[in-house]
Amino acid sequence: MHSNDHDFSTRAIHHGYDPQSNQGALNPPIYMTSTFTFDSAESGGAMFAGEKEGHFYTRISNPTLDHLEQRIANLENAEAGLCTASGMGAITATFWSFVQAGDEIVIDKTLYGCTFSFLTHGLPRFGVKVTAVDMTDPANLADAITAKTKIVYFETPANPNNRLVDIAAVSAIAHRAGAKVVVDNTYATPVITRPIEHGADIVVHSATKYLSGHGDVVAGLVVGNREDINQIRMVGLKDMTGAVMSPMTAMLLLRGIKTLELRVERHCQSAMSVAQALESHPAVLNVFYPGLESFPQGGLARRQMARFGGMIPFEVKGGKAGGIAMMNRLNLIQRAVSLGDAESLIQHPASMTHSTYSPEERAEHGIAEGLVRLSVGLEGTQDLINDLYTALGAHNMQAA
Ligand code: 3LM
Repeated sequence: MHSNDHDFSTRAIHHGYDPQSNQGALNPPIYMTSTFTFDSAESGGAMFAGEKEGHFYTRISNPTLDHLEQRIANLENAEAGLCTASGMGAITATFWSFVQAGDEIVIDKTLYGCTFSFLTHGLPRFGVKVTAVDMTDPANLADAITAKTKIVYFETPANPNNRLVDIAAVSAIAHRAGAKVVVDNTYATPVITRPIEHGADIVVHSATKYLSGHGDVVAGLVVGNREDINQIRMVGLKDMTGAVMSPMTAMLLLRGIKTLELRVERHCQSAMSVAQALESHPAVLNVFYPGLESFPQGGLARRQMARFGGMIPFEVKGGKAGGIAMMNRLNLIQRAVSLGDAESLIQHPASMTHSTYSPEERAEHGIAEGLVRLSVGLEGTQDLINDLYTALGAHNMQAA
């Protein structure tokens, strides 16, 4: 059951695990152990020296984490994978593994708030020069990249406004300058886009979101070639962050990933209907959904995305006050940050996920103060539309 000829869901359920090697257990055992015994002191020493394979401490590796690492690498079409304690753990462990004082990185202007904070406030304290450009036009990267650039970093679709970056075009520019391309694929998941197939080198995930899918874990994943992943494991994870995933969390992720394709298909199908309903409501100013005719990067969306995702940023008339009032009138859709859960979640980026940007930075980086961000869950689509229409003002109701 390891063949790449199998469908995505088949691999998501079976890849890298053989029940017959595990006493017939349908699901991988959870190796709830911090340390592993050595059959001799010499064999322990050999493992530490990298001369012998084997698990010796869960901060470095663990059989349950190993199953998940193989599975996500397979689904992203990468050589190797790595589990981390959170999405931020995945991102920070990656940067700490490849940059040092004097290096430069180029990042997209629109990023998840804590990533933006780490990259623009954190890394410069250690002598790394960070340049933020609007990568929706790859020419801006070509202008900013230098021989000192080690990493080019972006999200596509970007959190919170769904702006897209052309992975192939950006990778070509980055590789000509000798830089690695790191993509945060949290929003798209490998069901929709596999950045490595478009030329990226490393993919990071907040596995807290669609990959787990049930809002019950905080977790991160990284995939890339064997050499890069080994470097992130032995430097960024083992020594620089210690941000290791618990084996219990790995089990919940292996469970979540079994239904990833099924769930993402439903998230996307529902989001399309909800986006259309929102766009046709007179109290709504604009809707930024890659599947809508009005989306400015429709061509790239169709080229790079198998589906258009479950996230809908939109603005209502009346700006921030109007958006907040609408959020407070919702009954079914929950007011919460995070995304990709069975429950539909709504939040206000300027005061929540992107409050790490200054108002000036938000204005410059295309994050409107009035923007609200809806993560479309797995509830009945019409129930979600009814909840939104009631909150937007039932008197304006149109046929949904
Ligand atoms: C959020 N995002 O609501 P963790 N990369 C992306 C993300 O969206 C996130 C991370 C990395 C949200 C979290 S805000 C306090 C809640 C694209 C997280 C970081 O470390 O697993 O949370 O991932 O947009």
